Amino acid sequence: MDLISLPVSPFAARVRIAIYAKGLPIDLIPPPADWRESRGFRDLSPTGRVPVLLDARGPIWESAVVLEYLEERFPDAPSLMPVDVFDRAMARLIVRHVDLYLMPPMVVLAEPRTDAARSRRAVEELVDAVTMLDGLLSGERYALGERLTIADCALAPALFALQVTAERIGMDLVEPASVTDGYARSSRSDPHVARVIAEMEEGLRHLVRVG
Ligand SMILES: N[C@@H](CCC(=O)N[C@@H](CS)C(=O)NCC(=O)O)C(=O)O
Repeated sequence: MDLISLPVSPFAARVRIAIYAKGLPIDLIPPPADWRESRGFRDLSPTGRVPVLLDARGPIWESAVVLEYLEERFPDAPSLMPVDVFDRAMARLIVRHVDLYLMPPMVVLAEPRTDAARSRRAVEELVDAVTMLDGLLSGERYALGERLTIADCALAPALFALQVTAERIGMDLVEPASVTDGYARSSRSDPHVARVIAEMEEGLRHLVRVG
């Protein structure tokens, strides 16, 4: 089984954390050089995005779906779903929060031709998303307590992307000493999270080098 992944993609990064934490036999491969224009790549990823899991039965895209697929496909590997049903709902809620409220304004701010009014709105949306997140987090080492879950797989790379966004636009987007700020630090004490954040940092340095 392969995962088409890019080092800096927060969506691919979440799946890599799961692969490392679960110790899965999945190879990481880059997309083809012309993936953005390639019809062949669209056969694997109809949205034209990464990541894509290449399973023997066919490709699976959408990183939140891939995370849950890996849980069910490898039931003997360490689980990243909480045991308690309420906590399972909370884990899914945090993944949804990242996908619906945290990542979209960051994507807007990364676009080269976003006008000033749209950028201002995106910053307001991001600040709101972080405020909501503060109320969802446990205040412990991980998003939902003392164990790595799919919530951390999605959230830790997104907060790294948030830090990069904040540095780029020269604004503080996370209150110092807030729950989210504490979480961004404590989650990186997990070796799988730390490994993937280091991959994202290296990927960014590479992008800067090649322009
Ligand atoms: N909802 C998708 C989002 C994936 C996504 O947006 N990936 C970005 C990279 S971070 C991408 O492939 N963008 C297309 C492009 O850069 O042309 C998922 O969760 O997998």
